[in-house]
Amino acid sequence: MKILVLGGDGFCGWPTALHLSARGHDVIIVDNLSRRKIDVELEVTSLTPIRPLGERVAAWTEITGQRIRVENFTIGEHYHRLLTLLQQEKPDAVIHFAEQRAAPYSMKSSWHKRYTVNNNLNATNDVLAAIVESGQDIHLVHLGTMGVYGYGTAGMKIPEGYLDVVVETENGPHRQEILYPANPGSIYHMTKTQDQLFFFYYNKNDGVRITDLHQGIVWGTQTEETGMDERLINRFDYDGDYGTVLNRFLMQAAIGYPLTVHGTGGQTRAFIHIQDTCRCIELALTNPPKPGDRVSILNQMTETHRVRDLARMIAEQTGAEIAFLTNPRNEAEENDLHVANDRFLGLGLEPIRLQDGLLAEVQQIARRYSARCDRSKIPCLSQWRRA
Ligand code: NAD
Ligand code: USQ
Repeated sequence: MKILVLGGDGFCGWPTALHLSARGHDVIIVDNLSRRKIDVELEVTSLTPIRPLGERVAAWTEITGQRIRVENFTIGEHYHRLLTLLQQEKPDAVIHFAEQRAAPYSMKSSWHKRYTVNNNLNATNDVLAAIVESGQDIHLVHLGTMGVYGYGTAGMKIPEGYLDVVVETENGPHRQEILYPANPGSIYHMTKTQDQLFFFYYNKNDGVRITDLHQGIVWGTQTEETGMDERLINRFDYDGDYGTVLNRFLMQAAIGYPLTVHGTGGQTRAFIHIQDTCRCIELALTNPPKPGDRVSILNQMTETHRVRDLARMIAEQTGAEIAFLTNPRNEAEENDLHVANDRFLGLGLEPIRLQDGLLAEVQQIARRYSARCDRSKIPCLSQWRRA
């Protein structure tokens, strides 16, 4: 397949691009390097020494003989470059990672709210409009989030995107499947709930074939391919805006920093290893919706955990201390989370379990690069409630 990877320089996009290239697909990355520029804004760097994108792809060619082409422009702004790329390259699929993905960053100020909304919504709409204008039958695979559902379901298993509802009418009960009601917890998560409506509409009106992957929190750093050479290493965010909970705890344990549990740590979230992210995307590409199908929604997660349980597990294995901090976010202190993920399991996914890879990750990555950590960047300073 020929595949465009939008956001292919990022934490999920880079390993996915390599994973697909290694399997013989023709991969083209589009990225405006905004994530690297945000590092400059936040005065922080990836814990791992990521190389410039040009050096990354040159190293990949040197090591494997495979070529990955790169285009640097902004999706959602440079519409004609995107349209021309689709017209010239005629890709079979487009994978859309190109969004501002950190909830705390999206809540830092009005500027960050507006940037996140403008960037994410314009990007998604431009990709869809360009696919339609190109006149081609291109499969769009989008990275969405488990956070579109909210995290409390009163014991019910969150279904894969759709909910069966029965409405009483004059003519008796009427059954309908609706998109699971959106319940975003941040401006970032809200953009993802709005993406869902774009997909619903363009699928209904233009017949665009779309797979929306509702992904949980990604943990881990390296994949089979990014581990082949240090020049291919994946990014590792540990700062208070972009670092996600499990990778932050792993890094904190490695440098002897008390694990930063927000509130009681009763928040339950869904998780997936970065290697499984790549496998799931490959499975989504090879099992596309058929023409005329509705938007295909899969829950891309493999296990759920309570934040304090994760902290305890890591503390037991490493001797780290745990600090219970005032929660800077506006979120439920305690929630249960049950999620259906039958579709990926049915397609043959064999999940990497947290218990299996945890210590290797601490040792190989967090300890190895701990000298690069700036401890002053660890606290979460983005306050979600009005002062
Ligand atoms: P990331 O910030 O590391 O990567 C996103 C990449 O897209 C960056 O390289 C950035 O420069 C680029 N980009 C952003 N906006 C762009 C634009 N308008 N035009 C061109 N390039 C642009 O994020 P990630 O962790 O790789 O996440 C990728 C996707 O997966 C996101 O949409 C995110 O919502 C989703 N996701 C991530 C996680 C996670 O834990 N990391 C979990 C669930 C879902
Ligand atoms: N948390 C802590 N301590 C920390 C960091 C986080 O207790 O040091 C808590 C948070 O308060 C929250 C939970 O851990 O309750 C998860 O936070 P997170 O930063 O790991 O994840 P989140 O903000 O939800 O966002 C991440 C990705 C986002 C993706 C989402 C998937 O950044 O792109 O969409 O995970 S999900 O959480 O399933 O919606």
